[in-house]
Amino acid sequence: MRLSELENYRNITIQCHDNPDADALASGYGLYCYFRSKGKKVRLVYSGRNRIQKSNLRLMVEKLHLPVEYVSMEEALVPLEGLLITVDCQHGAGNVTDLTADGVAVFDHHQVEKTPSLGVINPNLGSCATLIWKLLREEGFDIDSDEHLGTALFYGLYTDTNQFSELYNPLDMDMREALHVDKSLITLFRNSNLSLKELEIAGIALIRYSYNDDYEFAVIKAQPCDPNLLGLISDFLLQVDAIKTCVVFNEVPDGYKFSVRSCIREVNASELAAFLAEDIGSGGGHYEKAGGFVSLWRYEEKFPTLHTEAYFNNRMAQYFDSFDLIYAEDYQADPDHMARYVKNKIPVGYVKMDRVLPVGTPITVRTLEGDLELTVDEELYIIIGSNGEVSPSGREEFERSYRILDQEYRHGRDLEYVPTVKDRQDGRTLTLTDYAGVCEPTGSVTVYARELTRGVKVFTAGNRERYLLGKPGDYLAVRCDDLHDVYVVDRESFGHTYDRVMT
Ligand SMILES: [Mn+2]
Repeated sequence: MRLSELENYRNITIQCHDNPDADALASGYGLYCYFRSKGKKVRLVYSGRNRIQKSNLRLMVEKLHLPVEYVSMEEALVPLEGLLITVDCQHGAGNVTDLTADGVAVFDHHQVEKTPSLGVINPNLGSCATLIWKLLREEGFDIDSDEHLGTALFYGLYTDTNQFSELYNPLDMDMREALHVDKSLITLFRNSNLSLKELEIAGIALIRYSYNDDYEFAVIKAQPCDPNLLGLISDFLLQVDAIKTCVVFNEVPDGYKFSVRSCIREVNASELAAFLAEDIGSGGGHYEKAGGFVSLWRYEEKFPTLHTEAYFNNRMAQYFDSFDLIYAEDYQADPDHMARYVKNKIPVGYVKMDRVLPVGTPITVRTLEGDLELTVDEELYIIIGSNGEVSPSGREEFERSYRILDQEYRHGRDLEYVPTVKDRQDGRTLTLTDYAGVCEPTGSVTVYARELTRGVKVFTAGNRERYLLGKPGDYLAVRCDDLHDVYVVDRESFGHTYDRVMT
């Protein structure tokens, strides 16, 4: 839905969750600016037992002139005229005081508790500020005209992603790069982030670790504190020689926030974070640093009697028990226990890059799977797979492996994130699929494959730093002409990409 659909209300109250954080304030301010520009009567409020106390938030309100008002618990009982919008939280949830109004809309990036009739919830985003930024842009709202707004949105994302270290969504990256920001204010906020009380919480947390010496991981539950502290504690923990991975978590009003760190190539922190939050929240990040959130009601529904310390310890051990490791160069494939398959010819997109940008241009190709830094030359082709995944190819390799088809490229618009190309010289961003043609593989590939009954992590011959993850039900494949070329194909792609060869 779009913001303009809410313009039929004359009075609009925007509510942050109780004990608002930087992301809630920034998101609320973004909506405030938009509706004010439309001539609406707008208020930005929060309620709950406490007024804003943390020094970084007080500075944020003061320096960015955020027009936020505190509504006492008594005042909160009075029904509001017009529309109520909750930001960075969901009306009716435990972390926001219930206000009543003629209509309610929700804009949030946490797990969906109940699908709202008005509003947008996108749990894949690092901050609610990113969602608001996207909506403002869709309305053509000039975000750059107000540096306070840019600074607020930037700081909201910064604090919600543990200083960007747990940021992974490409839209979050787009916003971070696009905003006009007062850097000196960010520095000021950043250095007023922790209180002496939180310094003590970090100290206590560090002496109360639990340690698993089979798998060399540590788990810590910290007392309630700013989520950024979790990242600091886990960064510190990882420097201990005996600790290879760790998770640090604490309670927040609507669930548990956690940070994950890994310093070994066999554990991708981002994937581990997703595993820890599977079915009860969301998690992700980078190979070494990641984080996530577990929703309280989902957790209690699934584990009504389990301590959170026990949950995180068990789940970590379960993670290490759940996969085998395969290093391609040492791997002995066993064709006798595998079946033969031939790979279908599925058309994919391709872009010859020197037709898009001049030779020599440094570019960043952005996809859901991450950024790729390249330089345009006469030889550079980019292949776009059916899920929007992207791989570069040289001309010779391209001409050998693909045949160009005389078809219009139609894919792309339905992707969760359409791959983009940023010209790093002038900062312009183009949509990659706008320039794509269609091609199909030339040769046929035959493989031996078997369905996985256990998880597996494969370090391929081409990449020794990072593994491919296979889950039970996915397929392990080796090329018939090179038994060391081992890789993993997820179940769904395998089903429509490979055909069994009957002999
Ligand atoms: Mn948030």
